[in-house]
Amino acid sequence: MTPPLIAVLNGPNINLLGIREPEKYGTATLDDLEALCAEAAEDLGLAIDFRQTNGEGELITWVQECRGRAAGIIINPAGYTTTSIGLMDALLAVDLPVIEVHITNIHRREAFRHDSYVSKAATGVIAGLGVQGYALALQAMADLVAPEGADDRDLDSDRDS
Ligand code: DHK
Repeated sequence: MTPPLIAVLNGPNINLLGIREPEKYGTATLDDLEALCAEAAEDLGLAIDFRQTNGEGELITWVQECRGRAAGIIINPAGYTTTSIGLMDALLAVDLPVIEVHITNIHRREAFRHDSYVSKAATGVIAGLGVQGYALALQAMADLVAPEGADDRDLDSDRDS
C-alpha cells in the first residue's frame, strides 16, 4: 500500500535554524529537522514532502497544492502565524487534517505571537517542545489519517503472529 503523504511546511526564517537565536530555537539545522521528520515518518509508515519558504504566497500555493495530493498538513507558519488570513483561508479550503507546530512556546513569548490565525484552521497545535514537536505531530497525524479500523487490524495481526 502507498504510504499516506504528509506535507511538512515551514515558513519564514525556519531556514535559519541552528544559527538563529539558538537559546530559543535550539541548535538543530533545517537539514537536521528534515532528517528527524523523515525518520519519524518512516517509523510511522508515512511519506513526507518537507519544504521551507520565506514567501507567504509560496506557502499559500503549497497549501493549495495539497488538495487531492496529500493526506494531511503539518505546518510551522512561523512569522505568518498571526498575520496571514490568506494562509488560514487556504488551510480551511483544502479540508485536510492540519497540525500547527511551533518550536517555541509562543504563549510564553511576546503578546504579538499569541493570536494565531492558523489555529482557527488547525486540528491541533503543538508548541514549546522544540523540534521534537514535529515528530509528535507526525505521530498524531498517523492516527488522524489511519483508515478506520486500522488499529484493530494491527492488533489482529499481532495476535496471529
Ligand atoms: C517561529 C517563528 O519564526 C516565530 O515567528 C514564531 C515560531 C514562533 C516557532 O516557535 O517555531 O513566533
